[in-house]
Formats: sequence, C-alpha cells, structure tokens
Amino acid sequence: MRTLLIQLLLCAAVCSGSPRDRAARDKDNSMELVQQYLENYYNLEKDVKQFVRRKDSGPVVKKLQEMQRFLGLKVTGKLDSDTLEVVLKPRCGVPDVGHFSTFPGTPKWRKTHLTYRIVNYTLDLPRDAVDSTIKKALKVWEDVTPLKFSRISEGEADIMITFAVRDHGDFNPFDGPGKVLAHAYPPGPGIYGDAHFDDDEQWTKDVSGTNLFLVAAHELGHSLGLFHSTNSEALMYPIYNALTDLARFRLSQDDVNGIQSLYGPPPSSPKDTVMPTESVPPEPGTPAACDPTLSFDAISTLRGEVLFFKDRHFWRKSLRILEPEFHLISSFWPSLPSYVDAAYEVISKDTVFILKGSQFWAIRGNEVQAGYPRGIHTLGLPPTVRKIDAAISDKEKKKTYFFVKDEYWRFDERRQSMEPGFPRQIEEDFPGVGPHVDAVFEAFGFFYFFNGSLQLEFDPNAKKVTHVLKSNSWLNC
Ligand SMILES: *[C@@H]1O[C@H](CO)[C@@H](O)[C@H](O)[C@H]1NC(C)=O
Ligand SMILES: *[C@@H]1O[C@H](CO)[C@@H](O)[C@H](O)[C@H]1NC(C)=O
Ligand SMILES: [Ca+2]
Ligand SMILES: [Zn+2]
Ligand SMILES: [Zn+2]
Repeated sequence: MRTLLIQLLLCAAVCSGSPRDRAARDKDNSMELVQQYLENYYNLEKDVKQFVRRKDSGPVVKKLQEMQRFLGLKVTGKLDSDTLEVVLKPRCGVPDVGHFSTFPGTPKWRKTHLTYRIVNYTLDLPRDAVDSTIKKALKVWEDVTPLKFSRISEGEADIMITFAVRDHGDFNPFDGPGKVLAHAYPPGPGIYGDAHFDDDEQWTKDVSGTNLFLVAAHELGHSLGLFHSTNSEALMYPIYNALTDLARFRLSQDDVNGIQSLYGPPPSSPKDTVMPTESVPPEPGTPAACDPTLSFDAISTLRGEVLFFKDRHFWRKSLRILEPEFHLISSFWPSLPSYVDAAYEVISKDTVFILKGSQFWAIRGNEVQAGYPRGIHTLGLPPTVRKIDAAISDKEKKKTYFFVKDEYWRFDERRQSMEPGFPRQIEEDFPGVGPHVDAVFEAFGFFYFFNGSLQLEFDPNAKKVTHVLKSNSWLNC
C-alpha cells in the first residue's frame, strides 16, 4: 500500500509511455527527489552528480546513510522504500545538518524578555485562532525556561511571524502544498529568530489539515536556538507528526533538556521540571490546583512522578507530561484513607508509605501491600506522637525524616530503626524551615518543604533555603 501510494504520487508527475519507461523514469525521479532532499537538509553539495547507480557514489551514499541514521531509518545507504516514504513526508524546511550547526557558537538569545509579532495571517483560520495558537506554542517553551514573550503589533520584534507562499524574500522559497511546511531562523538580529509558514498548506486547529500549533511550537524551538533532534518522540524531530490527540501533547525530555541547556529552567520552578500547560478542571467541591491558598496534605515521589495529596484527591505530576493528572485517591488505592497526613517513597524498596493518624500503609505502584496498615509506633516513635505532619526519605543517605510539629525524628532505613538523639528541633537542622511542615518531598537533590500556600526549596548540603515558591508552583499555576 505504501509503495503503491509512492508510485501513484510519482506517477502523477511523470507517468506516460510504456511501463518499462515508466519504471525507469520513476526510479530517476525518486533518485532526484532524494538527492534534492540530501542537498536541502543534509548539506550535500549541489554538483555531486549521478546517484546511487555509480559504484563510486561515495558522498551521496554517505549522506544517505547520515540521513537514515538521523531519521531513525535502517541504515542501508540505498534508496529503499522506507527512505523514499520519509522523503515524501511533510516536514520542517530547516536542514537537519549543515547550515545551523556551522554557525560559530550556539546561537541563543542573551535576554529573557523577547518580543514577537504576527506580521500577517493565513486565510485558513480566523485571526484570533492564529493569535491564540501562536501564544500557546510560545507557552510550551515559556513553561520550561525563564523566557517570557510579549506580543507587539508594529515595528521590529525579535520573532517576526509571517505566512507566505513560494518566494518570500529570504532565498528559501516555499514549495507549494505539502513537503516543506515552515522554517525558522536561529536567534540573532534581523531575519534571525523569525518564523515563516508556507501558506500553501491548509492550516487547521485540529489535525484535519496541517496543525498550526504543532508546527509553530516546533518552529519557535528553532527561533530560540534548538536544532533538529534525532529522537522521533521529540517536538524537534524534523518530520511533521500529526498527533491525533492534541490534548496529550507534551514536550519530550529531549526537547526540555535541549532548551534548558540554552536557558536553564524557569526561575519559579526547580531544575528541569516541565510545567503543565493545562490543569484538569476541578469538579465542584474539589480542590483547585491554582487556588492561591491551596495547601497540601502530603507529597511523595512515586517512580519518578510526584503525588500531591489533598483531601480525597491527589495530583499526579510526571516531570515529562505537561498536564498534571487529578484523581480520587480511592480510584487508585481503594483501601487507602482520604485526608492523609504524610507520604514518602523509599526508592530502594520501590515502596511509598502513606501515613494517617497513628497508622501507615505501604503501596507499590497501584497496589496496597498486604500486612498494612501498621502502627507508626512500630517504627520507633514514642506513644506521645499521635500523627506525623510530613515525611521524606533521603535516598542517598538512606534516612527517613518524620516531621511532627516543630520537631523531627530520623529513621535509619539500613538498620530499620529510629536513630538515637531524636527528636531534634526542625529549625536547628533545617534553618529557615518550620516551625511547621505540611508536606515535603525531594527532587533534584533539594527538599521542598510546604507550609500552607508557601513552598521552600532547601538545599540539604548547604543547609539553607534557596528559593521561596508558591505551593502550587508544580501544578499549572
Ligand atoms: C506576509 O509578509 C511576507 C513578508 O513581508 C510576504 O512575503 C508575504 O507575501 C505576506 N503574506 C501574506 C499572506 O500577505
Ligand atoms: C508557616 O505557616 C504558618 C501559618 O500560615 C505561619 O504562621 C508560619 O510563619 C509559616 N512558617 C514559615 C517558616 O513560613
Ligand atoms: Ca509546502
Ligand atoms: Zn525544524
Ligand atoms: Zn522564509
């Protein structure tokens, strides 16, 4: 079916004459296509003549292998049907190698406040749909960097966005419907940073035509200094990939690593967190992620994700997925209580412990372990302790901390016993934190302490608070 389609496409252009002529011409034609592809995107010199047929077609075969490697195809060095299929797919007009990578240094913006201007519009979509789509595409990058974008409506912006067909004044003419969808220039003055969209495409909000959001988010990645990625899951992969479920759109870790290598993480969020773009709309009577007074009952990591417990619900935040998920605790762990007090993960045991009152439970993935709940006093806490406010297990030191009012206890996970010399004052060992802790978890080597609507980032090595954040900064707020 695939090869048939390719034949048909090629036929549309060249078919005539006898079947044998036709086959030969098809072959010539597809070779030409691939050669052009290599010239456009892989820096193949234009005067390299006579393709694969010649035995000493070294440079072309090398480039073809380079392309196959880059795009994750089987590296055959031959023009096989998979390769031809990819050549015919719509893609970004920015080369995969060459051009940009020959720039001296790594182009990036030297400022964090950037302007953009939508110079003109496609007729395919209402103007406000284009405006909101571009804004959303910029937000994808804004959420994971310190960058901020403001729109201007006249004059020269850092990022000038245009829709144009064919020749449009930059020696990179568009090619009519299909194939090249758009291109963009890396950071710099003048045309640099600008993004151009081929108005011979049918731009749509959904995926019935060419989805403007996906293409814009990709092109704006170039405007910020990212090159193409070989990772086919990445937004910066050069081939257009129409996601059928746009709501599930997320940056891949590859994209996040790329952009943060240029600009670092957003200041209000720790390290390489991916901030969500949309939160789940709350039902009435359920906590709202962006309520400025939101506090949490307990927070724990779970296999690389973070669980934020509140009343009968929890948010589940993967650092790779943009939106946090919002669930009822009982829908994951029917036998767990609501309104929990504390939670912590012991990574070496692949277990999360959930505490409420004088009891605690152990869960592994979505299973509550047999033999629970147990009493917290079996951990070595004195009977005067009626509940734990917050808990965290330090995976490096193999110690678990239990915070109770203005004091804390420390449990040795190796020996499975409470350490002598405790409780100690929180403020003594965690200066700046306390006297009360609602919840705490660890990420990127920091402890994040929550108190009401405030969150403190604490560096356990330097023993000091390094950032003060809103409690819901990990959710979409
Ligand atoms: C938009 O502006 C560009 C650059 O000035 C121009 O080449 C292009 O034709 C314009 N497109 C439309 C749809 O007006
Ligand atoms: C924690 O919150 C309480 C009540 O909101 C407040 O009185 C206290 O000062 C806070 N502690 C810190 C260290 O921010
Ligand atoms: Ca095109
Ligand atoms: Zn691109
Ligand atoms: Zn252009």
